[in-house]
Amino acid sequence: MTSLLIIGVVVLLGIAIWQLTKIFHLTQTIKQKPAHESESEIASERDNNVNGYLLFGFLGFIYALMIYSCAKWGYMPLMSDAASEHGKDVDNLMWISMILIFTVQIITQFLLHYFSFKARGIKGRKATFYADNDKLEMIWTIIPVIVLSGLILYGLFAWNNIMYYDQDEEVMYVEVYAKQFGWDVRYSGEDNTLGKANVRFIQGVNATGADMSDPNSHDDILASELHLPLGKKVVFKIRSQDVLHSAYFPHFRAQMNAVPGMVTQFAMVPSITTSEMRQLPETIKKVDKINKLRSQRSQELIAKGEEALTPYEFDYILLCNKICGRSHYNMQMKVIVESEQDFKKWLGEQKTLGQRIAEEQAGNEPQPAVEEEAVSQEEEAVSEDNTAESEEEAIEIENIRG
Ligand SMILES: [Cu+2]
Repeated sequence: MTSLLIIGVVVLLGIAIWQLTKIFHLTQTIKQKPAHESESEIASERDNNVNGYLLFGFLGFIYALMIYSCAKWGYMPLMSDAASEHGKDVDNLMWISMILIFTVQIITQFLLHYFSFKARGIKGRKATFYADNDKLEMIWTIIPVIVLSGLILYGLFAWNNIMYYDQDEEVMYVEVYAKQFGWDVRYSGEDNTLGKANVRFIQGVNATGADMSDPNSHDDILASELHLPLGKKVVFKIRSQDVLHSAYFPHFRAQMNAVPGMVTQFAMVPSITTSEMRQLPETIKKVDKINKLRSQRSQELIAKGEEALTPYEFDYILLCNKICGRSHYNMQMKVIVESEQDFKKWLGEQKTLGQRIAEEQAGNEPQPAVEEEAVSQEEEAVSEDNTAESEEEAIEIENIRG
């Protein structure tokens, strides 16, 4: 990196010296010769034409680059198949913005280059004095105002749709608790009310610090996987134990910061179950691609006498989207969307926080609050590139990241 910088500096210095000598040469020419003799320094008709056509060439280059980029990287997996009701609004907003940006830039780039060409220097042609044009200014002010207002209003509408819910609406409250480096979830239990919580109450199985003097805390349920019922509005109450994190649900088009010392929230309705999502052609394609890579890697591992990787299966995921420390990349949780019936069955099998604390106090071996060792297949798939296999590798990765 340092040597690259040094080379850059040397090259720039060289260009600067070259330009300086050119300017010096130019001043000498002007000083020594009368105006009509220094004609060679003035752009000729041919020079102007060449520069005009070069501009057009550059326009073609920009367009070609754009088409190439769209063909090569234009696959946008996060702009279709949103798994939440509001997700369609987010995707629409994204599509409208992208189409608008594309159209406007194609037209303005053309005009910019065309007029530069049209107004190139031609012998005997004089520039017109043109101070202002009210009509033109009105047009280029009013059109963007209308378009941008439309976009902003639509965006605000979508935002309110996501952020606010009716107090009378039947919703389910779930707490999402972030910490370095993992997530915990707490369901509000039968009373659908989350007990109060504070970081000071974190002890043993009570991983999110529920205040057990609050009667609402006793039926709360802690889990290491986020199960959500299909078609039901879930209100997430998001907290952080230590630093800023961000709860990011890419498939549901949702993200909200987890801020220490305060509770943030958002609401969403999951609209596609995990098993339905696994059947979608796009998902099947993506999974096949990952499994192809995994089987290649497995062959390498087997050759080294190590264990092969298990095949990947699609699962929704909750990620942290704020660089929050060394193992930020590994901060993820499996999300399962299932029918209301299956969800109730699963929830019914979980022990309440009250029961678990009682068991813990009685000296029984309770289930750990967070099974951090239980790495799901999705986690493996995502963190595969990042997971260091040895200490040396970990140091290597650390060095690469600087
Ligand atoms: Cu984080």
